Amino acid sequence: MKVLITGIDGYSGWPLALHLLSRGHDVVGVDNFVTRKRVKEVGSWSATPIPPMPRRLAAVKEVLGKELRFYRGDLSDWELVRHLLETERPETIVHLAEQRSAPYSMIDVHHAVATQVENLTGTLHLLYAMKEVVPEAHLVKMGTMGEYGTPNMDIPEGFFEAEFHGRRDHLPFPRQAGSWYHWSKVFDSGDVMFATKIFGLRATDVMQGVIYGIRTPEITDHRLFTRFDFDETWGTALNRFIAQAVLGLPITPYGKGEQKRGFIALEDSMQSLRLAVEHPARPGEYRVFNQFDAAYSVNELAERVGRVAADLGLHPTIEHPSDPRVEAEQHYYNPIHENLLGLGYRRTRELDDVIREIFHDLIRYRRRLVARQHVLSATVNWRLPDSRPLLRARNAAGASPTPPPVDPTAPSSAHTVA
Ligand code: USQ
Repeated sequence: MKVLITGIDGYSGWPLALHLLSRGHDVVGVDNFVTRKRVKEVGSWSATPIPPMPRRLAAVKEVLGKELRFYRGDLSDWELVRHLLETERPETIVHLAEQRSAPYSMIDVHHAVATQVENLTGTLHLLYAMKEVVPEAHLVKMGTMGEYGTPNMDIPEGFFEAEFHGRRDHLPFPRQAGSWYHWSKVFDSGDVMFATKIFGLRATDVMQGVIYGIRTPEITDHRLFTRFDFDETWGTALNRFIAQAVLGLPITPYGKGEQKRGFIALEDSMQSLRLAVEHPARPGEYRVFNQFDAAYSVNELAERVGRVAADLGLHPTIEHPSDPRVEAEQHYYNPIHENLLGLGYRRTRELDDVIREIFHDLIRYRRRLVARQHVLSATVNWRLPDSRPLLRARNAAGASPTPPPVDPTAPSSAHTVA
């Protein structure tokens, strides 16, 4: 099958390309490299060095023996999107090219606006271009479990039966997102659902839980690594906890630490996206997959990281800074996740094993963590209209007076840009 991946340079896009190629699909990708730029903007980099795209593509050819075609471009450019679809005529589009960080979207008004304008524009451009050029194609759209928020009841897969004033209907489950980023995904979901209705497009909206891990079976060489972010804006809680443990810093579950989220390993996330690709929605169908394996609280993540760290001779402490986000710190959480099981999805990775694997990779790249250690402190606060002064002050105080040492264990670090 011919698959277009938007956001192919990103954390999920890159391993998905490798996975689909290894399964015999024809893959083409597009990216504007904005994640690399924005991670730099907040003073950070990926713990795993990520080569520039030409070297990534050459590595794919050499290691996997496959041809991966790449376009540099921005989905906010309507002509580019239409041209891309006219030239490539994909059968499936996996749309991952969105600003994906909740804290980044909360920095100030400009970051909030950029997140929502870019995310919604890219999706609308794709929907219109699909209608004009490839109306039979299937859109697999990356949404987020965070669209639902944390209601005090079970969360269905997209829709539920509701009764009000004696009448019943099958309705979208209410969305109660917790950041401007998560709200952009809610608005996207509405747009995708509407496009299936008016244009008859096929779409799968993936309510993705937090993904963890660096490795997939296809990543057999350091040149094929995907990124690993650990700063306060781009790094997820688990990534940050492991980086903190490697650096001997306290692990930081915010507030009470009983915030629960759904989690899935990178490898299993690739499996589920492939299943969505290989089993397309019907014309006019809008279907929703809740994509995660198990729910954990951030306290539980901290404890698990602490246990694996202890096995490796590290002994991090756990601290509870006040929560910079506005969110429930203790709540009911029971989302349903059955649709993917119906397509044959099976969990293959356990959290503790992946945590151990991440530790091994991060210990190897420890110097890259040391060189950017200050970016672990949280400065972005949901209650502040402008967190930039705090972020700048942190980076100014943390900036090393001398350039960070070159990491001899970081392959080709001289050429890395991320
Ligand atoms: N948290 C801590 N300590 C930290 C960092 C975070 O306790 O040092 C807490 C947060 O307050 C939050 C929870 O951990 O309650 C999850 O935060 P996160 O940064 O790990 O993940 P989140 O902001 O929810 O976003 C991530 C991805 C996003 C994806 C989402 C799926 O960055 O792209 O959409 O996970 S979900 O969480 O299901 O919405």
